[in-house]
Formats: sequence, C-alpha cells, structure tokens
Amino acid sequence: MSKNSIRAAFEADRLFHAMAAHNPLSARLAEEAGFNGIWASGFEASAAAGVPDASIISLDHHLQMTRAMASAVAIPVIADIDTGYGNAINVMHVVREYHRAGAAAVVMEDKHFPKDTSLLAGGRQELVSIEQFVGKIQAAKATVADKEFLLLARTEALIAGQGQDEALKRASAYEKAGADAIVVHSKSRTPDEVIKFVEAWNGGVPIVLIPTAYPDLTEAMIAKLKKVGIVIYGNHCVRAMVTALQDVFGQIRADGGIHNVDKKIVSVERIFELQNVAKMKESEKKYLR
Ligand code: SPV
Ligand code: MG
Repeated sequence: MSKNSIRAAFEADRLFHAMAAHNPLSARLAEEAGFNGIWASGFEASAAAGVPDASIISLDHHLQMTRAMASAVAIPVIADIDTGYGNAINVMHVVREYHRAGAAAVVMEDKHFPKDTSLLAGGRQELVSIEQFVGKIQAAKATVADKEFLLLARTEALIAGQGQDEALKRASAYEKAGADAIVVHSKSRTPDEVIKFVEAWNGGVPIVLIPTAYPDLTEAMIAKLKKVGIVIYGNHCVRAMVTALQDVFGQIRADGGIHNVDKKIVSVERIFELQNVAKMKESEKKYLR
C-alpha cells in the first residue's frame, strides 16, 4: 500500500479534513468538493437506514458500505467501527475486515456494546474500563500488520460527563496501548471543553476533533491549536441531504408538479457524470462486439 495520506498529513503537521458520507455517491461528492478523506460515519449509515445510531445496523451493513465507498473514491476512508462490535476478540475480526475492505483507518470508541449515539440528550453513555479498552486497542494493533493502517482511539469520557482528568487519563493509556491518534468527542455547545483538553494533552500522537456540537470552531482556529491532526465533519452529508429533499419534495407537492423544481436541481446529465457513464461508453467502444 502506498503511504497513507493521513499519516503523511500528521508528519507534515497539516490538518486533515474528512467529510461524512453514507454511500458511494455522497463519498464522490465529498471527494469532488476537495475533502482530504471520507468519514464512514455510523450515525450517517444508521440515519440512511432509518434507524437510531445505537448498534442497530449490523457489522456487515456498515462494512459493505465502507467497502463500496473505498472503491468509489481515491481519498482515504476513515471507518467508524463504534465499539468494535464487542470485546477484544470481536475487534480482531472487525479490524481485519475493515482493512481488507480498503479503509485507511478505523475509529473505535470506549463505550459499551450496544452503544447509544453521542450527541443525544440523555443518551446512555456507559464506558468500558480503561483495561478493557487497552486490550481492545492492543488486539486491533496486533491483528493488522500494515503500518499504514491507522487505529484512532476515541474516548467518550467528556460525552459521559466524566471530566477532563478522566479523558486525559484514558487518552494517555490508549496512546501507550498503540493508538495512532486520539479522538476526543464533546457535546458542549462551545469549543472550550475540547480546547482545554487539547491544551492539556502532552502525548505524542495527534488529536482528532468532531466539531458538530460547537460549529464555530473553524479549521483556521483548529490549526492554531497545533496538536490536532484531523477534523471530522460528522453528519453534514445526511443533514444536507435532508435539507435538500425536504425543500424539493415539499415544493413539488406545493406546486402540484415538477415544473418549478426542475430548474433548481442538478440535471440528469450531472448524475450520469457521477455514475462514470462516460467511462462505460469508452469501454463499450473498445470491447463490445
Ligand atoms: C458518527 O458520525 O457516527 C460519529 C460522530 O460517531 S457522532 O455521531 O457525533 O457521535
Ligand atoms: Mg459514530
């Protein structure tokens, strides 16, 4: 495998930005917009399936989607493996499969399986012990020998309301266990909580932020914090999709036809382009007899 561009960004102290996607079409649009990578979000895949992000979609469902996205784009796909679908033994199977599916990195979080989604008010946020999660990280790292495949360990200590000290303690233990970066998630409506965490972090691996709850934290501000390696835009694909569909579907019903929306949505030709139809036509000329 060629050098993973996430690792190259870490080495160059360059902030890597990843956009959520939940199918190959949305992944292609994120790539086209200039994102460095794709976030194969569990929240997005769950929302696209019309179910809560609470370990309801199967490993196979998310894995197949990740595989399909990885084969549709040239940029790295960071797969959200939630809790790793069980204990350290389950994790070994899971990371092997995501590596084979073409993911460049996986994010594994320190919650119990089945999990509840992080940003839900009053959600169940139960963490496994540090010892258990360290075992899961070690199992993941021992399973995939490819040095370019990254394991990003995510602590939900702030989400669970356990405070900075616990978050920092967990992050240090996860780094020692072999994590290539630490994802710290927060549902605070301001960036203060994660900024405090980043400032206090004296580990050697970069931090990963998911600024959904505190959208005012821009990439320029994140870059100034220095220690952040990746920013993940966690659910802006499915939210943009819902915004657009509500608007267009609502207008069609209000207008009693498609005559007004036709001018404001992309053409069918644009969809042909995203489907790589031109390439297929070239192949037809070459090979169809
Ligand atoms: C996801 O996108 O699936 C995430 C981010 O894990 S969040 O939903 O904010 O927990
Ligand atoms: Mg998730």
